[in-house]
Amino acid sequence: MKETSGILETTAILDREQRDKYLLTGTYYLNLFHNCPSVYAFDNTYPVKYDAATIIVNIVDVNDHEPELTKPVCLPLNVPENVPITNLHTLIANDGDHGDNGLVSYAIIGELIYGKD
Ligand SMILES: [Ca+2]
Ligand SMILES: [Ca+2]
Repeated sequence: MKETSGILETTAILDREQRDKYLLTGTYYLNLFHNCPSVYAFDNTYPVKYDAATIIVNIVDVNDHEPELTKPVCLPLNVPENVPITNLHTLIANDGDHGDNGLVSYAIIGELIYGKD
């Protein structure tokens, strides 16, 4: 926190996937007398006059991760012929984001290629 302007800045890039909330803690000697407040505005008088507040920083998610398919991504599926309609395989993808940014959908894009060898 800038001492003369009150501007609150980060010293590192905030990553919601690493940590989604910060509670700013105040200086030790001031918090000895006050349980919760973490930031203070005070004048330069003696005795000092001040006000205090608690700041909780919630890190809001942005869509900065893409879905990742579990390995192997491309694999042959060996399926016996004449089996009834069945589940051939289940793709699983994970997305590190939160909420709608982390929802994953699946689709076949393109066309099936029929082969005979
Ligand atoms: Ca995402
Ligand atoms: Ca994110």
